[in-house]
Formats: sequence, C-alpha cells, structure tokens
Amino acid sequence: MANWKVTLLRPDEEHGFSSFQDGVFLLFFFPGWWFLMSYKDYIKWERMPSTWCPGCGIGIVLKYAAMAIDELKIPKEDVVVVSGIGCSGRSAGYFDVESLHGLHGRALAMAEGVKRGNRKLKVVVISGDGDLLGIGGNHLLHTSRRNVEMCVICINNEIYGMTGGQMSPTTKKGTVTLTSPEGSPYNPVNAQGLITSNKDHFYARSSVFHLNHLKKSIQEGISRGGFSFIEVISYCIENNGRRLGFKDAPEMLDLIRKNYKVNPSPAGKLGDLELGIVKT
Ligand SMILES: Cc1ncc(C[n+]2csc(CCOP(=O)(O)OP(=O)(O)O)c2C)c(N)n1
Ligand code: SF4
Ligand SMILES: [Mg+2]
Repeated sequence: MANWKVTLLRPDEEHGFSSFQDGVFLLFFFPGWWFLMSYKDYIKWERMPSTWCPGCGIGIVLKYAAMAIDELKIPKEDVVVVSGIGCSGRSAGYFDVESLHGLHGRALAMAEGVKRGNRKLKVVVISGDGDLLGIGGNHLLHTSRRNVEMCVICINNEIYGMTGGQMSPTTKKGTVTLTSPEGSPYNPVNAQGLITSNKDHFYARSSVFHLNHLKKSIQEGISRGGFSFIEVISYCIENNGRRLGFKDAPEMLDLIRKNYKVNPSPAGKLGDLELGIVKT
C-alpha cells in the first residue's frame, strides 16, 4: 500500500531518475524524509484482515515486530522475515518485505541459509513454540550454538494452536489439552536454560501485554550481531483458552498482566514469572 514513500527514497529506472539524483533531490527539498516512514510500511495491509482469530496475541507481535524494525530504520530491502508452520507461522506472509513461509520446524534452517547467502541482511524469524521448540528443536540447538546472526521471536502460546489444541513442548504440567485430557504429564521445555547453555547467548522473555518491553527486546535482539531468542508469552483463546474455561481473549491477556513482571536487570537468569533480557 504505502510503498510510495520507499519508492521515492529508492527510485528505479521506471521513474526516470537514478537513486543518487533522487536522493540528492529529496535531501535538498525534504531533509526529514525518514519521518515519513512508519511501522505500517512494513505490513501488507492488502492481506488484512488476517486469518487469526479475533483477539489472538499473534497480531500484537506482528505490530510490535514491525514497530521495532521501523524504529531501527532498517530499509525494507535489508530485512527478511522467516516463519515455519502454525498460526504464528503465518506472520511472515503479512510483512511487506522479502519473506519465507517454509516447512514445519525448518524456519531456522531456512533463516540460516538466507543469512549465509547474504550477510548484510537482517533476518527475523517469527514462529510458534511447537515449530521452534518441538519439531524444530534440533535446528534451535545448533543454530543457536553456531551463534548465527538472526533474531528469533518465538510466540509461546503453550499449545499447538493451528491444529486444534494438542499439547506442545511448552504446555505446563497438569494442563488439560486435546491430547492430555487428564492434564499434561510432562514438564515444559526450558527455553531459557537451552539458549543460555551456549557460552554466547541472548535470551529475552517478554509478553504480548508488556508492549514497550516487547519492542525493546526485539530491537536489542535484532541489533545484537549474533543469535538472539525472544520468547513471547502469548495465548490461544480458541483452541486452548476456551477448553480451560476462559471466556475471551482479554481474560487471558489479563492473566499475563497479573502473573508476569519485568525484571530490568536479571542476574544471569530469569525466574519463572519474570520478563527480561539475559545476555553475555
Ligand atoms: C511435518 C509436519 N508435522 C505436523 C504438521 C501439523 N502441524 C501444523 S501446525 C502445527 C503446530 C503448530 O504449533 P505452534 O508452532 O505452536 O504454532 P501455533 O499454531 O500455536 O501458533 C502442527 C503440528 C505439519 N504441518 N507438518
Ligand atoms: S487458533 Fe489460537 S493461536 Fe491460532 S489464531 Fe486462533 S487464537 Fe490464535
Ligand atoms: Mg503454539
């Protein structure tokens, strides 16, 4: 939609000017051109409304990831968004930049390929807990170990949302799901422990309620210059919350507000209900 701003900044042959000529023209007549850009320029509005259920937390992550990228002033052609499969995995398709929506669990393998192919690109992965910590868990071990530069945003709704609400690697012990009618018998994966077991690491936990913290975490993750993993506490109202007795999405959001607190300077490790950034 709002591509005209970027077109103005980066004119091509069609417009009859060279980038240099147009750049000089714009700087001379309108030095504040960057202020024309907004997060909206990074989103494909023609694809809205999204396929997500009303009130789902994934849309919040989409907006704040776009805001983080916009405020870092990363030109659209320098950012690539990659997703695997799942409701969260639909995110890549809503970004108005080059994007990849690949096989379930393979987001990090694709992202690493993109980064190794063109090191100047900023690669952002947005996918779900099932995609990144379940079927894609092996890729997570090794892409993080190799400290490949990318920012991974894991939308943790503690469930396989897209496929109807089966327990996922992050489902809390005792939680009733479609595949654990008597409560999950397993402890969830410890994403913080896994990522911080690497000597060089960047692990952040944020949430779809703590918006400034979410944006800051994504910005720091993108700017790190290595592998960064941001676990975003979210929820799935339709295929998890309703089964657990929540009446609507705001009720689930409110529980996140009540349960989680930001720790601005964690000493090497976050408590279970703390949000913050742990990095070397
Ligand atoms: C190889 C393979 N196995 C299983 C599936 C079915 N499948 C699609 S999405 C999904 C779960 C996604 O869960 P998550 O990554 O947590 O995303 P959410 O929908 O919760 O956002 C599964 C199991 C698939 N598409 N491909
Ligand atoms: S099924 Fe759940 S995770 Fe998927 S869009 Fe709906 S509320 Fe969100
Ligand atoms: Mg999920």
